[in-house]
Amino acid sequence: MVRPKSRVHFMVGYMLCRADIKSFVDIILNLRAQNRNLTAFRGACRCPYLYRASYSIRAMTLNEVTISRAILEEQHRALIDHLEVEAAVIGGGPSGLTCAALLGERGIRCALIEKKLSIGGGMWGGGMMFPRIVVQEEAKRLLDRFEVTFHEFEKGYYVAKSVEAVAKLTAAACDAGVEFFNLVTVEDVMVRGDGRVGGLVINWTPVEMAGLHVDPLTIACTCTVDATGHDAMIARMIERKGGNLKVKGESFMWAERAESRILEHTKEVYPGLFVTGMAANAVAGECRMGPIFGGMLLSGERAADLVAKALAR
Ligand code: 48H
Repeated sequence: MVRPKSRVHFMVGYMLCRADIKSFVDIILNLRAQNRNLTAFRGACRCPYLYRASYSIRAMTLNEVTISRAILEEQHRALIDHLEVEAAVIGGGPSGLTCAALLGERGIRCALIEKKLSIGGGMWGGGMMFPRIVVQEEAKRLLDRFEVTFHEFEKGYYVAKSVEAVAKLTAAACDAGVEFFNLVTVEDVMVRGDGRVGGLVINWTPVEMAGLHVDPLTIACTCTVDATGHDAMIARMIERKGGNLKVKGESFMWAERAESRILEHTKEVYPGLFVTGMAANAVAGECRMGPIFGGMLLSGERAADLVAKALAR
């Protein structure tokens, strides 16, 4: 049976097959000129009729040096443009991604710094490498908000695919204008005369891994969010250097308690420094919760609210 959606795909494909290449290009340029959302077009590209019509077997003209220059110039500009930001989120796990996406959606200039190659933190692995996450009733609306597919396993327990959840949170942050700096480690913070965390000391992760003696660079930020997970790395840096902040370290597994309390622990713990996700529970000496991720999403959302309020002051 031909579904209505397939029929639309067929019609679009048929029309484009018949059009000459110039009109095809005109359609695309026209869509771009009108600054329309290309989602519909991308959907049509998945249509086999259109796909067949859109590739070419002609040789391509490509210059390796142009490719290199494109990468270097663009990323160099992105870094320079983000040397001063309103908000820096450290850690691209579920809480950091949620926080960054919601800050970006508010129009706040936000950089997300992740020391690993991939974004997603501990969410990829679900529970013991079974790539599924569980989210409770209270956080289901955030799955909806980020368009993560889920189903109810039992009343109040929703299951989603961890890969999809990482992908959709990351896509939301990208769409909201968040700039990602992966493979970059925050190795220290900047605290000056006003006693606030006012910047981050960054270096390439491979420099740290290789133990090379290479001096770092610095970026300035009005608000910093420690979303570094169980280790609460940024809060610990402040504690280690004598700042008035005690990191109690996370406690035993107790999902109900850990998830119920995480929002209380999501707060500004030092002037200019906010904690979210597991870092919030680690600073507070609170329990861990295992592979239920609602608290991470809710905590990221609360951190974004608190940062937005602080920036508005
Ligand atoms: C740059 C850094 C640095 C640094 C670390 O661990 P995460 O996924 O963190 P959360 O809090 O968003 O999510 C926690 C969740 O994944 C989890 O582990 C749960 C729910 N556990 C419960 C339980 O009982 O075990 O992500 C933190 C990210 C990682 O990607 C790190 O690589 C990154 O922070 N990071 N990035 N500079 N100094 N330190």
